[in-house]
Formats: sequence, C-alpha cells, structure tokens
Amino acid sequence: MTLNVGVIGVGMIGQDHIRRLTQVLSGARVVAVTDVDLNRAKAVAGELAGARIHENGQDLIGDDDVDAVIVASWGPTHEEYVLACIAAGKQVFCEKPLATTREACERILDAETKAGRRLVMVGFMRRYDDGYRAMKDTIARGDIGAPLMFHSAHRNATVPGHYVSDMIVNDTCVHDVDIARFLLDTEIVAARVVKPRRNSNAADHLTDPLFLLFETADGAIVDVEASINIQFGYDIRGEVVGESGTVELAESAAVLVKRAGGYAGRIPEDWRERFVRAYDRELQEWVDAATAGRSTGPSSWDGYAATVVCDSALAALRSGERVEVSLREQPELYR
Ligand code: NAD
Ligand code: ISE
Repeated sequence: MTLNVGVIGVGMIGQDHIRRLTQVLSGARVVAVTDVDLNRAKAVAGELAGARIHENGQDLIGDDDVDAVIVASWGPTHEEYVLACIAAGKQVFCEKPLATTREACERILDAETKAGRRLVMVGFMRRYDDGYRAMKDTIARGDIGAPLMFHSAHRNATVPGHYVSDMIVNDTCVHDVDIARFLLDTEIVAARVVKPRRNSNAADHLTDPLFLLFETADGAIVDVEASINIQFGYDIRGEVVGESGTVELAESAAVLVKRAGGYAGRIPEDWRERFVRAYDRELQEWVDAATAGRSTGPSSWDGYAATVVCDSALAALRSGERVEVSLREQPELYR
C-alpha cells in the first residue's frame, strides 16, 4: 500500500521532506500541498505528478485522498493543523516545535488523550542520528557508568533575517533539550542562562551566543552552548560524562585528508547536510508506521516537555535567575 501524504508549508524543510518522500524513501507519495504563499505551493506542486493544491491547511486535512499529513509551516501555526489532524483521525508528522506555547501543547495533549491513541510524531530528527543513537546505547549498556553531565554545542553558521532572539532558545536549542531528555532518559527540572560576550557578527537584535544550564530530575547537569553566527559551518557537538567514562559524537566528516603538514575534513553547511540520514530515517519510520495505522517516534509529550523547558529557559534569560520547569502529570498514553 502507498501512503498518500499531504504537506502543509512548502518552504525550506517542507520541500526537503517532499524531495525525500518522492526520491529517497519508499511507500509514500505526495498527493496534496498547501502554503500561505500560494505561488510557492503552485511551483512545488508543478514538480509533482498529480498533486493538488489546497487553499489552506484545513482543506488539505479534510481531503479524503490524504491519508496522513506533514506540517512544515511556521511554528506558531502548528497547533491548529495538529489539532485538525487529530480531529480527523489522521496521522501527522509535525516539524519541531510541536507548538510554541505550553498552553498550545497542552491542548494537543488533551485532544490526543481524548482520541485515545497516538496520532502525532514530532520532528526531533537527532534521535535518528547514528552518533546520538550510539551514545544512547553506550549509556544504556552502562559502559560509562551513571551519566553526570551532558555538554552540548549547537553552532549555526548564520541565521535568516526573520530569526528573532527568542528563537535561539525555542527554535534552535529545542533540539538540544530534546536530545538531552532522550540520551539521559529523564526530565529537565530547572534552567539557568548566562550571556557570554556578544559575537560582533550577530545582527543587533540578536543575543548571541548563549550558555544554557539545565538540571535533570536525577541530578545530572546539561550545558548547551548556542551560537548562531559561528561563520565556519554547522557544528554540532555532544559529550556525556559518566561516573567511569565519557562518550562523545565523532567528527561528522566522512574522511579526513592529510597533506602538506596538516589535515582537514568537511564541515556541513547546515542541518540538511549534517542530519540527512537522520531525516531520511525518521520520515521512513513515520511512513511505515502511518501505513500500518500506528504512531512512532517522538510524541506530543516529548514536544510538550521541550517547549515547556524552553519557556523556562527564556524566563531564566530574562530574569537572570534559576527557573524551575513544571510539567503536568504524564498521561498513560505516553508512558
Ligand atoms: P520556511 O519559512 O522556509 O517555510 C515555511 C513555509 O510555511 C513557508 O513557505 C510559509 O509560507 C509557509 N506557511 C507559513 N504559515 C503557514 C500557514 N498558516 N499555512 C500554510 N503554510 C504556511 O521555514 P522552514 O525553515 O522550512 O521551517 C518550517 C518548520 O520546520 C518550522 O517549524 C521549523 O522550526 C522547522 N524546521 C525544522 C528543522 C529540523 O532540523 N528538524 C529544520 C528547519 C526547520
Ligand atoms: C532550524 O529550524 C533547525 O531546526 C535546525 O536543526 C537548527 O540547527 C537551527 O538552529 C534552527 O533554526
């Protein structure tokens, strides 16, 4: 059986997911697209055999030919589409963030819990990266003892013009928050944020870099260096320090070239290159699960927890104080 997918939001990542669905993965075809920029939707549909264009996301979700939906529009628009997919009983792959406020995420948790089955997968693709998976396996086997600290660095070469200061936390570091929860298998309970000296390459309205410090429920510490104008490329680092060893991500370059008294390897340009296999794997698993009528991967709960932690980090950034994270009780559906 082929899964008929509708895509809401066909900008950068929406088009990248369409490329992988049509050229890389198996078992799915794109039958409908929509975008508030209808010309963009038309241009994208023009490259797809037989895909129809809908005026808006609600119409696309209501299309009987659409079996499952990808939401890749801007973060603040995710809630209404995810809620509509749940109401229609359709599996939905929602790009991060699940929603941009705690309240919006809670409405999604409530709707999915009421539906009595998981319908939502959130696009935290790092969980599908070979390096992070090997780190998790190492920790789970007990090879380095109990994890004490996780050092994470998230460096973007530059950011687009529409990027505003809060996004360094809720758009960029949301990935570090999720991968910390995944690797350490616990919740984050408090946040602090400090501001190093400003990067003079940053636009005036951006606070860059930031250093975030999180406490987990079992007493481990997570630190995240977030840099969004590092210039040299897209550089993602991670190291977990355990009681008797450490495990860290290796360099992502496939090869190192040694010559003329030095060595060099390629640094990815952006996340599309760095995490290309992770995106492929997350979406193939979603297609396979949706085809079988079930859900998989990061859940609405994971999306909710990440958003609430980011809210606390933003409050900590503004106040300069330690801010506690308070999550509601986890519904049975997500245990
Ligand atoms: P983008 O601006 O390139 O594309 C977003 C598209 O959504 C645009 O074409 C815009 O016109 C459209 N859109 C906005 N509001 C809409 C609405 N209400 N209905 C329909 N279409 C609408 O942005 P992007 O970089 O592709 O990001 C899109 C989403 O993907 C964001 O949530 C972002 O955080 C996420 N993202 C995730 C990753 C990742 O690593 N997982 C990487 C990049 C972006
Ligand atoms: C972008 O939206 C992503 O999700 C990328 O993975 C992240 O590195 C980048 O900072 C975000 O803007």
